[in-house]
Amino acid sequence: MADLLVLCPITDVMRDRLTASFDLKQMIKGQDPDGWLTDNGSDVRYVLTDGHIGISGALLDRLPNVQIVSSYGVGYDGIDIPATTARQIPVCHTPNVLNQEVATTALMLYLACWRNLESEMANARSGNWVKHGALPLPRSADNRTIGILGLGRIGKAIAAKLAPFNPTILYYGRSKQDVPFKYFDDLTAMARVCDTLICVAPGDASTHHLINSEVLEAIGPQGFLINVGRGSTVDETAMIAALQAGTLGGAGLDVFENEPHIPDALRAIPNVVLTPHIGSATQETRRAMGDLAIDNLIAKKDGRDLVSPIPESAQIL
Ligand code: NAP
Ligand code: 8YV
Repeated sequence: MADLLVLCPITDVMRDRLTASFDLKQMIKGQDPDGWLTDNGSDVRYVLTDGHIGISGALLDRLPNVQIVSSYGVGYDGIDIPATTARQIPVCHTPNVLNQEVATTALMLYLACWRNLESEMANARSGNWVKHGALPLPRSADNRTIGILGLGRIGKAIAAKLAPFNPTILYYGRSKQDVPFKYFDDLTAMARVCDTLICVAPGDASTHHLINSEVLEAIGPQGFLINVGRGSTVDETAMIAALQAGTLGGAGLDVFENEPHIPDALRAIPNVVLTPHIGSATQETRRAMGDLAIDNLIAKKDGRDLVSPIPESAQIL
């Protein structure tokens, strides 16, 4: 049986499907990885990881016979792409099957921010509504100007899901697209004219700290930042300072620079909605992601075309 190294958490459904085609190997937490790799590294032909754990070039070097890396997620910033490309190892991911779910998460954060959901829930649950009455009125989430950083597969799904709220959609990217939204080639200029900036761009060198103190100030004390892309796209220290100073109105965050660690200072800020990277985390969507990640592994094993290689691997058979 072909050996598959599993580096990420998988569901029971995925495990059942994988064991039918592969001899699963998992490095046990606390086990000496060096010893395990010395004993087992050359047996591994397939790797399953995810967008967060990825795989380093150093680990890849310990796996001399790897033929494919399949990622259980669409983002692949945790994978050493130059290392895989140098060894002509194709990398696959799970685009599209999670678009709607992540867009729903972005919408959930957007509405929670605008309607002050966390404070309203606390007012009801604590009994303070009885003692102190209603909280100050929040503003409506309807009829807002919303700027999207990363109008790709998920970004377009977010724009569609927002439609019932009668928004004006703007977008910033490296290139203008044929879409019915106004394009900005200057992120700060877009941030200055929108009520909410939604980030759903990939995490890489080109997006690192793209949302800096200047952009955060441009969003302003009445504006919100929503991030369902990658934490690395936001200068988290600058964001915390802006939230504490009140120069940024609030934030809805599903991703962070040093997951799973969220800075204490950020967790203490009341007008921030925090979720632990759950953008795609539903049974149905993770089932679809898992199926696609496994389809790529089995296609490789059976010598068939890969289903969803990343763009950088498109030429690698
Ligand atoms: P996609 O279709 O490739 O879209 C990415 C978009 O980002 C494109 O519109 C691209 O536009 C833009 N972009 C890329 N680099 C940029 C840059 N340097 N400056 C400005 N815009 C840039 O990807 P997707 O399928 O929508 O997924 C997007 C990302 O969402 C993933 O990579 C992942 O990091 C994140 N994600 C998070 C979760 C979660 O659980 N929170 C779940 C799934 C995905 P241009 O090429 O025109 O610049
Ligand atoms: C996953 C994601 O939770 O697909 C992505 O890029 O961020 C999420 O869907 C992440 O990859 C970990 O599995």
